[in-house]
Parts: sequence; C-alpha cells; structure tokens
Amino acid sequence: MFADDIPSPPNCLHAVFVRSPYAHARIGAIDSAAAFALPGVAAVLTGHDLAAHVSTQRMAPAVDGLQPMDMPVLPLDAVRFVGDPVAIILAETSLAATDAAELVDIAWEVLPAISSVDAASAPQAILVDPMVPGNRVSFQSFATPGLEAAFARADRVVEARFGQQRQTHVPMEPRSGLAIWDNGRQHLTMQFGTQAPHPYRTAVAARLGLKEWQVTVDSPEMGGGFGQKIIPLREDLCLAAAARLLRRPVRWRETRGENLTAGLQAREEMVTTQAAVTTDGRILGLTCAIDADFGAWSFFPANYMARVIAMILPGPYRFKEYGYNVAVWLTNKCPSGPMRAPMAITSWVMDGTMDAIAQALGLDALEVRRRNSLTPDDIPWITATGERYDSLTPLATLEAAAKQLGYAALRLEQVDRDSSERLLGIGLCTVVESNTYSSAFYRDAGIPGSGHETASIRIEPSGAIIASCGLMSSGQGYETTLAQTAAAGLGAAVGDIQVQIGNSDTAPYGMGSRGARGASAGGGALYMAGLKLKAKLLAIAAAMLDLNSPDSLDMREGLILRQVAGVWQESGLSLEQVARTAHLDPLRLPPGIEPGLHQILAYDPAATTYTNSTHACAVEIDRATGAIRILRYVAAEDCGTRINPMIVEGQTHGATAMGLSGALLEHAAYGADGQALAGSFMDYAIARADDLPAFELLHHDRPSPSNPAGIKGMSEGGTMGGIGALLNAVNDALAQVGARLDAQPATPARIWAALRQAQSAEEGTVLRR
Ligand code: MCN
Repeated sequence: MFADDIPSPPNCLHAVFVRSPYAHARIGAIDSAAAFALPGVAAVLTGHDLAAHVSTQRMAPAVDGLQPMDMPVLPLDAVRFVGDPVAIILAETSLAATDAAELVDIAWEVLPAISSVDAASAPQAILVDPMVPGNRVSFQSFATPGLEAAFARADRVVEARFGQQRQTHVPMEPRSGLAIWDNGRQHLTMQFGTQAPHPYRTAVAARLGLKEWQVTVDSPEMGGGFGQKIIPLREDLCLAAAARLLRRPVRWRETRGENLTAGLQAREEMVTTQAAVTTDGRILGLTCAIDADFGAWSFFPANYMARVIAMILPGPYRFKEYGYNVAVWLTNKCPSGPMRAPMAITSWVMDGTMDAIAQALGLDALEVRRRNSLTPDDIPWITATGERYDSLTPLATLEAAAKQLGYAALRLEQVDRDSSERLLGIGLCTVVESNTYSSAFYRDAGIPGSGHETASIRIEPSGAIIASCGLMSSGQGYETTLAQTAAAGLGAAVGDIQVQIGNSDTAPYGMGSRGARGASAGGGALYMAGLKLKAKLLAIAAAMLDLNSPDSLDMREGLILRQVAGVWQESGLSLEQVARTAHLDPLRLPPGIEPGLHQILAYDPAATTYTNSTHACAVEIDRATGAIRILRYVAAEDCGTRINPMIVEGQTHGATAMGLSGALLEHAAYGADGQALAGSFMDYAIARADDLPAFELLHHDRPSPSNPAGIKGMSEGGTMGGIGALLNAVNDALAQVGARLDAQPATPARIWAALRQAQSAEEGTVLRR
C-alpha cells in the first residue's frame, strides 16, 4: 500500500505544482485567472498566498564557515532552478489540476544562471542566494600539526583527481501523499512516506505553527526512500497548508519527471588528493580538497555531506597526518540532500589514491594496500580526525576478497593475455562505512536531531507483543529484523511479535531511518528494552513459582525455563500466563513490581559506528566500443552480529547495485544555461538487472564491543564499495594503454573517448619521434 494506493477521502482535492522552466528568473506578475476559470479548479496558491501560513525556513546552525540561508515555502521573488515550484493548483481531479497548471501565466524575467562550481566561484559571479557571498555556502578546513613535516619527509607526492556527477534517488514511488485537515479537532494528518516520522512531524508542526499533538504523521509503505524521504520538503508543506486553508483533504502524486529534476539530488563532488609517500608505497600524510556543487536551496546544512567525506577519508589506512579543505558552492540546480551513502565517493577517492600510488611507484596495488592497512594490532584506532574504530577488520576483508576474486591469477592473466581487443582490469576497494552517527556528530554537523533511538515493547494480557521504535522502513525489512532483535532480548518467539512503526502517534519519538542506524540504534534499543522487560517477566514468574529470586529462570521462545542441577527444564509457565498475571492479577505480583508490561527505552550510542568491507571486481573493456563487462564481483564484509543474514545480503546487493548504477550510467545532467537535461528515464539511465553482475558475498563478522547486541550498520557501504571497485577496475584496465577516467559515470562513450585520447597522444609521440 504505497501512498498513491490510499483511497481518496471524500471531498479530496488533487494538487499539481506549477514549476519554473528557467534555471534562474525573477517572478513577475502571476496571472492565474484562466487556470482558476477551468472547471473543477478550487484554488491557485502562490508563495505570497502561503507565506502567512507556513513560516520561512532559516538554515543557520552554529557551524564554523557555514553561511545562513533562508527559504520560504515557495519562492517569492525569484526561482533558482528548473523545477523550482512557484504555485500549487488544487482541483477536483488531477487532470483538471494538470490542465490548469499550464494556464498559469507568469511574467518571467530570465536571469543568467550558474551551472557549475567553476561558474559559481568565478570572480564577479552573479549570486544564487543574495545572502551567500561568492556563492560559497560552506568552507571547512582541517590539518594535523605534523602534516607539513610529513610532506617534507616524503620521497614522492602523488596527486589524483576524482569527479562524481549529480545523481538522484529514484524511489519506485515518487514523493506522493495526502494531507487531511480535521477542522473540528484542529488536527492535521500527513500520509506521506517518511523515513523519520517524528522529526517530520516536528518540522511540519513548527512550520505551520501547530503543536505536535495537532499533527499525526502516518507513513505508508514507501517503495524506496534512499534519503529523499526524511524531512518534509516544500511540496508536503504546501499540501498541509492548502488542506488547512481550504478545509479539504488534498493529495499529490509526484510525476517521475518532477522526482528526477526537483526532488532532491546529490553526489556532485570534485576531489583532489595529494599523498606524501615513501618509495615503498607507505603513506606519511594525505591532503584532500573537495568542491561540492550543492544546488540552489538549503534543505539540509550545506556542510554536512561533503564534511562526512573529509571526516572519514583515511578509512582503513594507518597514516595519522591529514588535512582537508571542503568548499560547498551554490548553483542554479536542484538542491542537494542526503542520498544513500552521502559520502559515496569516499572509498573510491581513498582506494583510487592507493592505485595512483601503486602506479606512480611501479608497485602492486594489493601490496600497497597491505602495507598501509590497519592490522588487528592497531585496533582500537583513533583516526586523524578523531574518529574511533572499535573493531574494524580491514586487512581481513581485503585478503578474503582478493583471494575469492583470484587476484594473483588475474594479475598473471593480465600480463599474458592478448589485449588487442579487450583490456582486463582488476579493482579493489576497502570501505570504512560510518554509520549510526552519534549525538556529537549531529551537533557538530548542525543537523537537528541526535543519535539516539527509542524503543517500546508492550505485552498485552494475552501475551501478544507489540514492538515499536521511531524508524520507518523504506524497504529494509524492519518488520522482520526489529522483531528479531526484540525477540532476542526478550526471549520470545519472533512470530509472536508484531512490529508497529511509521505512525507518530503510536511509535515512540525516535530519530528515524537514516545513516544506516536501523539495526544498531533501533535494533540495539529494542534488544535492550527486551532484556529489561524479560527481567520483569522473570521476577513475576519467580513469584508465581514460589521462588525467592528469578536467578534460576530464563525465557526462551516464550517459555519460562528453570535451571535445576545445571539443566534447563520447562517450568510449566509461559509468557502468556505471566502476561495475564502482570495485567489482570496484580495482587500476585512481588513487592515493588508495577502492574502491566510496557518498556520504553532510549539508546544513545556513545560514538559513531564504523563497519568495514572490501569490494573487488574484474572487468573487461572492449577497446573498439568502450563497453564494460563485469566478469566477477566479490564483497567481503564485517558488520558485526548479523540480525538477519538474508536481509544483510539483500541490502548489500541493493547498495552495491546503487553504487554501480551511479558509477556506470546515472547522470542528472544540466546544460551550460542551467537547463535540466535528464527529466525522464530516457535521459536518466539506471542500471537494469542485465547491467549488473552476480554478487559473491563473504562475511567476516566481528561483533562490535560498543553495541549491546554487537551490531554494526551496513546498508550504505555497498554503494561506496561498488563505485570504488568498479572505477578502480576500469582505470586498472585503461592504465595499460595510458588512459584514465577521472570522472564518473564510466559510460562506454566516455571510456571510448579516454581510449581515443590516449591513442592520439601515443600517435603524436610516435610522429614526433
Ligand atoms: N541488518 C542486520 N544485521 C546487521 C546490520 C543490518 O540484519 N548487522 C539489517 C537491519 O536490521 C535492517 C537492514 O539490515 O533491516 C539495514 O540495516 P542498517 O544498515 O542498520 O540500515 P538502516 O536500517 O538504518 O537503513 C537505512 C539505510 C539507508 S541510510 C538508506 S538511504 C536505505 C537503506 O538503508 N534506503 C533504502 N536501504 C534501503 N533499502 C531499500 N530497499 N530501500 C531504501 O530506500
């Protein structure tokens, strides 16, 4: 039941947005008379109509180097990208609303547009936001004290460049939903897919001037969110305000074209690294410079995503001297937001730098990694940026993946084979995936929220168990895995537990699903809540069995067991009997035990969790066409305790597919005039099953000592590893003929162009000789 499957309530209006066809333009008079005159049109609302009903968002967290930005619910005087919404049409049918949208006449004054970081950073560049001088919305810099000395000591400095193109989330169901205003109760219900129902509700209530108890967020199934469905975006707020103003339910179905061009986008980053190395390939120090193209508006603090890349870049390697400069620029493009693995480029940058070092020094790529990798003796490890790894195993996953791929044999084959038609490339990428971000991380990044998650387990008199927390699934299978963690803590049968999530009225306030925190923070909280509730159940059971203490009791699969002479035996009591007593027979409870069985527990992980994996692949490149074929693909991962091995594998498949799809094909392209060029799947290519390899997965689980159940998050690492392994393999193949791809996507056309360029350079050299 996705949002658009929900039947319309009586009297429901349909919304369609009028959007800017220009990258940058002043909004003159808006003439909606013709639109309004169309049969079935109930209202046409502009930014000025809504400004009094939805407050302006001010993005100004106290973060060094971050410029404040304001954003009204709809632009008042100027649009900033193609697809920027300017008005909302409300009509009896979506067709009438669509027709009416075309009749709204706007006196545009087209302005010059900024379509790249180069244009944004040029002297005298026009401003995307008048509040942001020089279009640089964020700048952050960091260096360890010994960095300069490390470079002075180095035998060589190796530089490498990495570019990533704009992409977008592509959920199966675009953003869609219903806003229902109950005027009698003065209550708003938002049936929008959201990964984080409570923060969503807090934001809706704040922007509309309502109390949180006046807003219920009831998220339907999402068909994918991938980070696009966390906070309420402007369309959701317009619907809420329109429903309240018109006192009628309002629904909206985003089109695929709108989702591709005006949902949220991500990933457009240029990174340059310089590595100070010894002749045997050891890194003494590293610098990185990141320029991120953020787009036109700030839905999230602009420093946040690029900063994560810089924060975790050292990844699995041992060097301690490190520095970065991170600049984030405004352009006239769709605004950026988190997208599964906002730090997706990181592992390609770090492991691509490893390959650049190996190439510059004539060393083997695997050997350079081994020499720099953290070993078991190094753990626990504090990185140059102060991050703590409590249980990483990067060398183990590297060796496991290389072995499974047959690295040594492939290297021999590479030398022996006839490469005149097809080039063989081998790619390695070890990922250190930051996940389950801590409260300190959120504070420092300026993101409203924290790292904690709240769990609730309620056992009813019949023994029925309801588990809940603030997460909402966009496809992670929480109904299964959260039931498993609650069951593990409680000692109940998984099948006796129902997971109820997504409704802000019934679930406890939590931070939601993002940053791969579901398993460790949500699962961890439910596990701990289960343990606490079990202690209460056993205390009651002890009283029912006339025992002085519950020490010899345990509950497994919902049966109370008793240890007699070292052997566990059935006690004759079950969860159902204890639950009935707890609720309905309080006179039998031991002293100090309250009636009822409801445990609420908040778990705030002390530090950000780190997980590692190594992705490895072999590719073949057709020299005549530039076509890539992935011959083998291996991923070895350590995500601590796996709650559900099948779901972990599914998440690895999905995340890796997303990384590969982005690295091979996807591009939310813009013209030099800022025009959006990828408005349908004809232009925005995503990988299909036959573009992707079969994944060979290996597991190397080392439970996290910091998590109550040993769990580490894992669902974004595949995206990071997919990009890195693929691009490193492509460049490994291309290096044999002196070519290189500094930027994604690795489409056949771009590979072919790189091959041609290398060939022309070679021919030029021969001619000159
Ligand atoms: N899991 C497990 N054992 C572990 C780690 C994870 O069994 N040691 C299970 C978890 O219980 C959960 C799943 O694997 O069911 C993913 O867990 P985790 O890595 O904690 O990630 P989250 O639950 O926080 O999910 C969020 C993450 C993000 S950030 C995005 S974006 C994302 C994603 O996961 N969007 C998705 N996966 C997605 N999958 C689908 N199908 N659709 C999306 O929109």
